[in-house]
Amino acid sequence: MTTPDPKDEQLETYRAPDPASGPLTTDQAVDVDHTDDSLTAGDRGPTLMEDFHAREKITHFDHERIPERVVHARGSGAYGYFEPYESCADFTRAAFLQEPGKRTPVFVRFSTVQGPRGSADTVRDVRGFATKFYTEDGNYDLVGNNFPVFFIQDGIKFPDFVHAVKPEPQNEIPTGASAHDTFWDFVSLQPETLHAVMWLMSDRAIPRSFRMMQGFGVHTFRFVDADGKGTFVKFHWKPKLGVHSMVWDEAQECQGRDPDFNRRDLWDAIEAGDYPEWELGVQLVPEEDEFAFAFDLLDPTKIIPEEQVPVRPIGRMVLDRNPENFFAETEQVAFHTANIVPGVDFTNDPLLQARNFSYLDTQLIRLGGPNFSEIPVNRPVADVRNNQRDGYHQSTIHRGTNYFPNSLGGGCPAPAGADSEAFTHYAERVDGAKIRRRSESFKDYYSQPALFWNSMSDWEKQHIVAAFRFELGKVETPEVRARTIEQLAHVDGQLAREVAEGIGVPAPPDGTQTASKQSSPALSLQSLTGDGSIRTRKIAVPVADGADARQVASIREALEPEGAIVEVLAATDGTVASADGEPLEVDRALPTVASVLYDAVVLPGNTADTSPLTVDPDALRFVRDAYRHGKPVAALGNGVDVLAALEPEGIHLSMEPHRTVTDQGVITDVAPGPASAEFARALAAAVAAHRHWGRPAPRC
Ligand code: HDE
Repeated sequence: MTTPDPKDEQLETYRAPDPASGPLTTDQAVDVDHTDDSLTAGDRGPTLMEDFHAREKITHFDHERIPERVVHARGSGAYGYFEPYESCADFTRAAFLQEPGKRTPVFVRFSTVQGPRGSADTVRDVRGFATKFYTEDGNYDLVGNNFPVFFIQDGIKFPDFVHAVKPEPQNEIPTGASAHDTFWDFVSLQPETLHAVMWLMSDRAIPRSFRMMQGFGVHTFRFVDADGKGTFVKFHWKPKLGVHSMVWDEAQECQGRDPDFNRRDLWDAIEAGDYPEWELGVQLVPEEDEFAFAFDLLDPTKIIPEEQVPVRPIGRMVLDRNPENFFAETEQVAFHTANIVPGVDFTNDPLLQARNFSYLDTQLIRLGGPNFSEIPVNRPVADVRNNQRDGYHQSTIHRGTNYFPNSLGGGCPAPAGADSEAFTHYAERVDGAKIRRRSESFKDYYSQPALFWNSMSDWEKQHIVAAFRFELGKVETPEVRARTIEQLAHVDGQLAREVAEGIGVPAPPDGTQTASKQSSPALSLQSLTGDGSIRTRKIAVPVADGADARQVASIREALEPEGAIVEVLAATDGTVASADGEPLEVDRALPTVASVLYDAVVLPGNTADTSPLTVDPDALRFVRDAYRHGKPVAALGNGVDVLAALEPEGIHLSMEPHRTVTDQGVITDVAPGPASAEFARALAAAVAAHRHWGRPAPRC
């Protein structure tokens, strides 16, 4: 028996009654007999004011919308739990990190940043990764991103940065994209952006799935132990399924084919019981080592390379429950960086300090007043006792006195006092004149963008160059293009030259580069393959009449026990006639799907002399796209005909008569029987590897 989830139990008291438990009612619980026609004076007469039901229904509808978040407007959330692997008492007294296996409920919201609520999921953008831990000591919010660094160093620049990246003010273009003049103008003038920009131009900005994405706290925070001793900490979420991305062409097509791709993926996985899981890791830095680094720990544009300070896994988070109502939960959840619990504290990172002001402030308007912490998704599971009263949407019936000190209420609620377990601010000594000046220790803008670039594999570098060319190619102002190249030249000469060449800007002279040649292998996607499983990977099996049903069955038998999802596709829904005459069930009609919605494609054989799919434009396009996007492409029997049909377009095909051949994620076995064990193994390995970049580029 699983232990009850205290958050779920609390939510139960807020759930609406079962809609089937009685008839339709007004807001006042009066039964309604009829809701299709207004109350009118006669058959064709005017509507009467007396129609309280129509008035209430329409008035409520008129006010259904609230302002969307100024950034991170589009998001998807889920509930779950966190449990530590071990006691973390050595470095923090946070109650939820003391006991191995002790579950704390969580709500997580993933988001894009630039686009509005209705924008597409697979845009090139940072992803938000915000976690609310409902701990016994109150709510702790870790409001992070899927990049470990931010674009600016001081929160006072946030409005400038967001104005620059958001759609341009005159025409509200572009939606969900940073590829426009104002963003790159800002970047070219503000070199502190460059490190985050490198991440933005990398495949990290187009994740395959929220479930396959890292999360980072970004700032250096502080843990505080029971003796009041502080330790600097950086937080990392590492997905069990590994970190996997799309390619840009695929991401763009996906924006049209399924704008809800990431949202649907998260929802479907949780509904299917494939609960996504992340490991929480920490990089711990003793306070004595505050100045032991080449950069300032307070600078949010810097990482601590994992080779320098390893990431220590301290627990795991599992998301196992979808919200029941998007608006009530995912839209109304209110994160706030200043929601912290005893055992965790801030540092003087100037970006974090501004966030601690901004998040509370933004919810006041967005959620309509000061009582948003009473909205069910935001309520702590621990008791709230204070003298905050009244205001819009107050839903608690407070009792007793409402001030402190009081004698009439027995002095309650009274502060816990200095010797208690209550939160006390870390007693950091602060000393200095009031100044408005960036610290000198923040002024190295190029070393870490270079570190990132140097750490990339060849194919990651190629994707980064292509992304810069795409983005800057959309910039209309030549001076902005040129200035950005000048900045890139400080990061890496090769990068700057290759980008310049693609956008018609003169290549910078050799020797401009000032940054270092250091690298951190932990930054490359190549090192982040996760548990190597193929769980939840979607495999397409296109068929036509005459398909070899034994081969289709053998593909299912090989992949489904490993957790992959196999879908049979054909020109129409329903069934196709298989080779043995039996109907073969079709999961989806080819015209309604696309290769970008799958992780791999497997082509079974057919009784026809040549596979009929060789003349099916949807099937050919499907296979061509899968190949171009580096996905595993496999064929059995005369399924190889489809690959052969695409050879003139540069699709590379190796095959031999009597055995399985694997070549850069293209797997063939021309034998007529069911898939061999060798074929099944090769296919699973190719899917687990995600993408295959060593292929010769096709000419299509
Ligand atoms: Fe945010 N950010 N932010 N941010 N942020 C918001 O809060 C802000 C920053 C992040 O799913 C807003 O409730 C300032 C860094 C996430 O609901 C707003 C600064 C990081 C989310 C706000 C930053 C983030 C937000 C908009 C610079 C990664 C979505 C609506 C000082 C560590 C949370 C809202 C959700 C949302 C302000 C910088 C992550 C306006 C002023 C750095 C994941 O308050």
